Amino acid sequence: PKTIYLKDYRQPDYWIAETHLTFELFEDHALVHSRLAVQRNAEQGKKLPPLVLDGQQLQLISLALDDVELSEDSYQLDADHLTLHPGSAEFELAITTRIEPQNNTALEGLYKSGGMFCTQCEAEGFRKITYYLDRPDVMSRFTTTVIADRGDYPVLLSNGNPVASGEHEAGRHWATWEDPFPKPAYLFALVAGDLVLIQDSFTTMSGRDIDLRIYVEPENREQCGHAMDSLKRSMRWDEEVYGREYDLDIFMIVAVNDFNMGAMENKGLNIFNSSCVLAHPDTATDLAFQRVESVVAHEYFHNWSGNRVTCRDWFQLSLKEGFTVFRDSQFSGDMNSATVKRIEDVTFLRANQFAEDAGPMAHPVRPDSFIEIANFYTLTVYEKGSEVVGMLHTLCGADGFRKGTDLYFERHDGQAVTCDDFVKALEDANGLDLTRFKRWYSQAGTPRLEMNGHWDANAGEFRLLCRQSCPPTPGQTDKQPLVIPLRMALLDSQGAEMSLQLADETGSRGTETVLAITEAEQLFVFTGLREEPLPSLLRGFSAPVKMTYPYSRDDRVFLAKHDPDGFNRWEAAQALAVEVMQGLVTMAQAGRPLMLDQRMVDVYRSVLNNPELDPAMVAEIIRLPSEAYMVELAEQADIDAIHKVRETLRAELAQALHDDMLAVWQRLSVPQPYTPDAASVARRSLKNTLLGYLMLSESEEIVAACVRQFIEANNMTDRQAALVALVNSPFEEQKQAALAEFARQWQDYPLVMDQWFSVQAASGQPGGLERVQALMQHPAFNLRNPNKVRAVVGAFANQNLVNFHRLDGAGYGFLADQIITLNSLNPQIAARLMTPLTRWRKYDPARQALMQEQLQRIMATDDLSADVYEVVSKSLA
Ligand code: B3K
Ligand code: ZN
Repeated sequence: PKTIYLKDYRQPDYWIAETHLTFELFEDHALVHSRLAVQRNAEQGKKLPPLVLDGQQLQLISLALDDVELSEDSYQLDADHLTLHPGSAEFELAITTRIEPQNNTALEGLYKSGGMFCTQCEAEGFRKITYYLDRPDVMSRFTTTVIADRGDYPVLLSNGNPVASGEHEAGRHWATWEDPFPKPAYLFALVAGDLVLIQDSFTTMSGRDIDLRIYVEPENREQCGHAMDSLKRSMRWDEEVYGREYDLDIFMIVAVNDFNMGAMENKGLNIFNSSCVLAHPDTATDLAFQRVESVVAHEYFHNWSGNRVTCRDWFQLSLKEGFTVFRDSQFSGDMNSATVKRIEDVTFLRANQFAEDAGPMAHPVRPDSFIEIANFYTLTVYEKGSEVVGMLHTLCGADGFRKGTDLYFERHDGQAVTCDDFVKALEDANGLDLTRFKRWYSQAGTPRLEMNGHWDANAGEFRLLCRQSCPPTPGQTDKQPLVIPLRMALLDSQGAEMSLQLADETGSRGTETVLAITEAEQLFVFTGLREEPLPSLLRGFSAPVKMTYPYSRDDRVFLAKHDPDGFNRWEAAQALAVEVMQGLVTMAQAGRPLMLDQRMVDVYRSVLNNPELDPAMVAEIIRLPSEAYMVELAEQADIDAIHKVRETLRAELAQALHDDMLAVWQRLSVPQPYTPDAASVARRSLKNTLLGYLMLSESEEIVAACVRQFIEANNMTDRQAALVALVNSPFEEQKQAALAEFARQWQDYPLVMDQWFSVQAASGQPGGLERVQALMQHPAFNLRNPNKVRAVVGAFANQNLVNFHRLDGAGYGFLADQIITLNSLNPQIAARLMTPLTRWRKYDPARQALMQEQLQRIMATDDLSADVYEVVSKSLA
């Protein structure tokens, strides 16, 4: 496999103005007829270059240039290309290919999911459908006709607007769709199946009526309401916040069961993993409801940030993904609690993206090179990319940012552009110079920000010294200073914000400000202070950095109780918990008894008994840092000690706070009719977090109450929380009864069974590997279904650290086995599963050796896909 470099980008030699596709779908194959209006790209010189089309796993049936059939000696075919030699600068190409969707287990290109045909073309799947210039800067107007059996495939869909349909011979029918907006091939989509339709409409800000449709398999008809509501809210929000109006007359979502990721933003025809569409209180948890809302929004928002303005090349992926994640986070924050949403995002980023940034796959938000682009749909491109856009939002201010995005959309509508173009629009609209800021796009690694404060009582001055650095990452040893926006305030001894006056400025900055840190070392001097302040730093996690400040534990307690900023109150409690846990890990390693710091009890008690706090915030604050995050923070992670410490600490907190927790839990457990609103979600979140703690007391009453909640719950959130508590408890009888009952009740609901699988696969109780092996024998398990693989193998390897990392290495061997099997079935899923093994440098020498051994074994596998090869070779480098 060969490496592709950003620096090698050049425009294509040809453009494709029009693309006419006709699909003939059969049970054992499909024929794809394509007619392309091709033109030479005049900017690429005078001479007529050969036309090199991308194509993989295709059988070429016929090929004609301007209606003349080409003989076999006039073109060249290899495994990845079709090369031909046009005689003029403008011509029509007619190509017929034969493909076998029914045998496509990689779920890329045209494939079958259950009884339906569907496509996934991003990033490079279109080349598995027909020969084409499969690159995002080639934008074409598509017309698509689908022909299939009417009985089995009554619904025939593609991008754009439906323009004609009719009967065909032998019980077959056809439909033609026309997409007026030029688009790259990765946004092409086709669906054919036996689907029902949920319909609604939306009136846009200019008064156009849009036909909204969600297509699902008939049994899922009742589970689409939430997705539809989310869609309408997204459409309104994008008009109000970004001034973006929908452009076609129809917007469709189709739910499919076999899908490699969450969803895909194909123009006018979004295709979704059913897990990101279907939601009903009986079957989906509050978390699943939120995921549906955010994924529906994300894909919808792509219509502008991604489709109308797309990427010039795949190195620019974050142009659309980072921006769109930022947009969907803003949206979710506006729909629910912005602070809680931010806490969730930051928790996720720090446990996962920071680990990626510290590992062998570390890459900049705009990578310089890749082997397989599918491997670069990463937390760095998505989540860190979103943080980068968020920092731009902070630096420009909300109004300035909107001016910038307006200019960006206006300037680049219909174009394929770069991250530089995006930043340029923000610069031009705001009169800013963001040259140095752009290093965030090119420099990998999580920056360190070391802060120190010095109080000069005589001068009434507080000096804040900032020192930034960034550790080396693969291929990048020297790092340059970045622009780091630091949102902050200074608190007095009552916890009130003090007025901020910088020594070298005339005007006051109010009581909260954003400092732009631009140098490796920088000093900010605040003057005119009556008393020594306690700084509240990096509010809202205003930059994706690892910040340190020499807070005492008492400072953290104070901030956790008094910081007027909700996010930083949570952050202080988190940091306190991290510090306590790190101390306990050291004690555990020395074989000393684990002593609980009473200050944690004190903070948690005050939070639990603070009636003004949003229950969702309380739940976030009393949730201990995850094992994954503790691993990420450790120089060398001792997973056994981390697991033991976390479990012990949970039990000690549950004991010390038993009465407080019980009182709040009982108050929240009064039976109530189910409602999905944010306030009820928050109450359920706290109630079930407390149930988890209370179960640790192992009291008969609590177990009985948990079983009761499992049986009597009027929604899946409560039922699943009770199941989780039982599965992670030592009450074998109740646990087995609940699992059996759950499976009996939900065996016909694949998405609910995914929860049943993952709750067990993620359980840190002993014997995890054997449990997972047994789960893979369950009739509902299927290695070809990515959701099942994620629910069992993924949950085990990513969430069940103590079992996965068992000392004999059997967990690693098991994961490697699955990767090797999936390498030939579904390379993208196989490569995704590699992540836990890429982290081998985090562990002790014995585990390092065992993990490397499995990496070597994978490396030695025959016919290694480019996907797996890239991850495994970089991990071993
Ligand atoms: N753009 C798609 C991701 C495609 C992944 C291809 N391997 C979904 C999204 O980010 O919205
Ligand atoms: Zn996206």
